[in-house]
Amino acid sequence: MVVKIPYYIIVLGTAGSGKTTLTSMLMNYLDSHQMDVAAVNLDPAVEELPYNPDVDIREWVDAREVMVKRGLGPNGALIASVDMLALNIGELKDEVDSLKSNYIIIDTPGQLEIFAFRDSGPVVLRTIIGDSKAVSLFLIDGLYALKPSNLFSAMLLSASTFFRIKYPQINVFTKIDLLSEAEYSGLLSMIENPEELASRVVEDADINLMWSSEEVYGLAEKLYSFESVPVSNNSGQGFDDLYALIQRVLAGGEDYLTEEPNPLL
Ligand SMILES: Nc1nc2c(ncn2[C@@H]2O[C@H](COP(=O)(O)OP(=O)(O)OP(=O)(O)O)[C@@H](O)[C@H]2O)c(=O)[nH]1
Ligand SMILES: [Mg+2]
Repeated sequence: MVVKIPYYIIVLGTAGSGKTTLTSMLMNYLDSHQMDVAAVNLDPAVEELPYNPDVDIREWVDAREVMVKRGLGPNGALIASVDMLALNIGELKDEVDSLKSNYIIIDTPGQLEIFAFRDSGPVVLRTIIGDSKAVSLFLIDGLYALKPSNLFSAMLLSASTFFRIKYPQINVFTKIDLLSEAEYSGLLSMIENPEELASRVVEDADINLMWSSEEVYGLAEKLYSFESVPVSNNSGQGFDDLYALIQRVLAGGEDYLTEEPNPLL
C-alpha cells in the first residue's frame, strides 16, 4: 500500500514580516505546479486570511474571547491561547492527519516568542509534524534588513529560533519589491558575504560593541550556514529559488516523492 506522507513547511518570523502573505503565495505557487497543498493557521488572533485554511486554530481557541474572559492584554491572550491549544492538541492533530496533501504549510502568529521561546509552540509543532519531514522558513523583512545591524540581529534571532524549533531552516528575505535596485544589490552583497556584513556591522555600530570585527565575522560566518533567499510575496519574484531550496532540504532536490512508502507498513 502506498501512502502519501506530507512535507511540512513552517512559516516563522517577527510580526508583519509577511508570513501570512507568503503562505498564500506559496500555496498558489505549489498549486500552479501541480502540487497538492494545504494550510494550517496557527494564529488565534488573525481576523482575515488571504487563503482558506484547511485547519484553523480559531476552531478551538479564540484569542479575543481569552482576552475578555481572563482580563489579559493581546500578547498575554495569544500566549494563553497557544498554551490552551497545547493541552488539547489531539483534535487539531487528527484534522491535520486527515489531510491528503503533498505539502502542508503552517502559518504561525506574529508573536515569535510563542513559537520560538516558550514550550507550547515547539510542542504544538512537533505533535503536528510527528516523524514527517519539515523545513522552517524564517522570514526577515527585506526593508528592515537594509541596515547592517538590523540584518545581523535578525540572523541571530533566526539562529536562536532554530535552536528551539530544531527543523532545517531557511532565511527568507521578504518585500524585495519595495527595494530600489541599489538597495537590493546592497542587501544581496550582505546576505551572500559574511565578511561584508561583519565589516558593515562594526563600521555602523554607534555603540561600544563588545566584539572585535574578527569576532563578529566568526559569528557571521556561522550564521551563514543557513541558506538565504530574497522574495517578493507580491510579484512572486524569488519563488522558484525558494521552492528549489525547500526541495533540496526536504527531498534532496527532487520534486515531491509521491510514491514514498509508509515506514510503518
Ligand atoms: N510589498 C510587499 N508587501 C508585503 C510582502 N509581504 C507581505 N507584505 C505586506 O506586509 C504586511 C504584513 O504582511 P502579513 O503577511 O500579514 O505578515 P505576517 O508576518 O503574517 O504578520 P503577523 O501575522 O501579524 O505577524 C501586509 O500589509 C502585506 O501586504 C511583500 O513581499 N511585498
Ligand atoms: Mg500573519
